[in-house]
Amino acid sequence: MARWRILVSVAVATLTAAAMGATASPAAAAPTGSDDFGAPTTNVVGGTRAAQGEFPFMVRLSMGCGGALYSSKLVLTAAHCVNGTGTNTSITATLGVVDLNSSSKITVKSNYVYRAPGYNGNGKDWALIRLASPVTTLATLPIATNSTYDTGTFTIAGWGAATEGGGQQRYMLKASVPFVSDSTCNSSAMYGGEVIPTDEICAGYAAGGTDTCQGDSGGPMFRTGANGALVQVGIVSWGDGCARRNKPGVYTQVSYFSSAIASAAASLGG
Ligand code: 4AZ
Repeated sequence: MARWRILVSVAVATLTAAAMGATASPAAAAPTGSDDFGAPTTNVVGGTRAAQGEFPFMVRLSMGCGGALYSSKLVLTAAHCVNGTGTNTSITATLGVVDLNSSSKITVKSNYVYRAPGYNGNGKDWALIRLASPVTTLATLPIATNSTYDTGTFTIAGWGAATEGGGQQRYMLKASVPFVSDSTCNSSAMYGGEVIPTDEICAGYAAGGTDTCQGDSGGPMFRTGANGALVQVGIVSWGDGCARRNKPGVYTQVSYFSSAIASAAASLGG
């Protein structure tokens, strides 16, 4: 059983092979299709390319994670993507492009990381990265401040693997996934009690096929909120593999942490 958030807390590139070795199993359900050679054709898994400018708040982080622009100087990501709280000038954030190789990309270094207090690999999977200079040309993604939008259909996006065990993506992929209730997600057919109901929210199809995957961690899960504006309801956190049957993606439930995130943001200068 792969709790990927533990595996990706160090350099993603070097760990990918180890993670795959640890998690590949003959019992793993195949994604929804295969090509003539038996390779999965589902590709975010089950996604399509996002259009340039469609999700302006999307951030790619140099340790191999995603994030969302919370304010001009702060990126909201997963705690398991960072090493702890303190001065940190080693992370590069790439913003403003769907194509990571685009000459139009904006790159900014970090200057501080705030990891959720009490984070120990089980829940509380959120962190803020402060940018060394503000990015004022891109829209931010507001976070959900109550549970109103913690249901329905969500959008997931990122540059993570398009198949379980596959490579990171040059172009941002996006997909839609339905909400899965805590009781369903924690049923014996799915995660059998491993999901923390207060902290975490599940999304995906029981049949599998569409999901976030390795390298999408830290990125936002979002939906339409008040007045048609997008609102962040989740942070890509973990799952058993990618897009497997009865293994929805598990996301940090942003609404549960919204006050703590806002307080932390204020303490970092907004
Ligand atoms: C990861 O390692 C990861 N299928 C993210 C999401 C999921 C699995 C792994 C959920 O970044």
